Amino acid sequence: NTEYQFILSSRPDPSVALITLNRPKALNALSSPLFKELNQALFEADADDSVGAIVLTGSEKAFAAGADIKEMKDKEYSDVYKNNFLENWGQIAKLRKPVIAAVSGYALGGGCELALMCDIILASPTAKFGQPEINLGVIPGGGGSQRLVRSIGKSRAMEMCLTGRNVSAQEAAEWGMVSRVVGEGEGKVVEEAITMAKEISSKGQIAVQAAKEVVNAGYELTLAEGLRFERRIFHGLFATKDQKEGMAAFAEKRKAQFTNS
Ligand code: CO8
Repeated sequence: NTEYQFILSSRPDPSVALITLNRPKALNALSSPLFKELNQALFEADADDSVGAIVLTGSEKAFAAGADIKEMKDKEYSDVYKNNFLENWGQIAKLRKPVIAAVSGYALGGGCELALMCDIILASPTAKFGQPEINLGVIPGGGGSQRLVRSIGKSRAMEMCLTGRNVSAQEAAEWGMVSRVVGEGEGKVVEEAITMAKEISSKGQIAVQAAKEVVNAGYELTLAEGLRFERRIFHGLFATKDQKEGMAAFAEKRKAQFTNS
């Protein structure tokens, strides 16, 4: 943990990488140096064969209160355009391993967008999601407008982006933006996310990656193309030992021993 200044990276279980945003004084505002470290830790976890799933979290008070406004405030159009500002902030969505966001407290602006880039969101009852960019004279820049509309539909996405209102954990769950609200208690949501990550890690990892790939493809493709893609990937899994093992274990009434091959 000494190598990073703005995040903590640990292995609560050999098969689970836990990345904790750790810039408490700024409510985990997402500065460029923080994102550089986050991307590095994410890529390390993605490349580590012993890791099956990744959990991303913040503090009790804030998952992340957005992009660092103080870093952005004096930037000019020419700076942000030339350097393609925020371009490398979407890397998390390109990982092959599942990422679970465990959200407590504020997930605002870029913080909300970061959670939306993850595969699964679990929320503590304290979680507050919002896109307050409209109050700063801008709009979401980390995919919020696009991912929200796919996640919660046009009217709700418009409401969030146009009013900047925070949405409670309960509302976010009712809207389908998060899987569920986890029970009360400090650290509970992270505990629950780690348990889920361990469960995912216990499956055959080729099938896990394939499942993530096909669900994500559903965001990009027409239904006909998506169904065809899913079937082709499904067919391909018959070339794996894990498919032979998984189906043999069922027939023999025993637990499958996947070898990720
Ligand atoms: N950037 C920089 N500093 C921040 C940020 C931020 N987004 N949020 C909080 N801080 C700092 C505060 O300035 C304060 O610092 P200091 O002690 O030096 O004054 C410290 O964190 C604590 O904050 P508060 O005193 O404000 O704490 P409160 O409990 O009173 O309020 C709030 C908490 C409501 C969360 C409040 O801090 C707030 O409104 N923050 C800004 C929220 C916001 O507007 N976020 C959107 C930013 S724009 C954006 O995210 C663009 C997205 C770009 C894409 C990103 C891709 C991933």
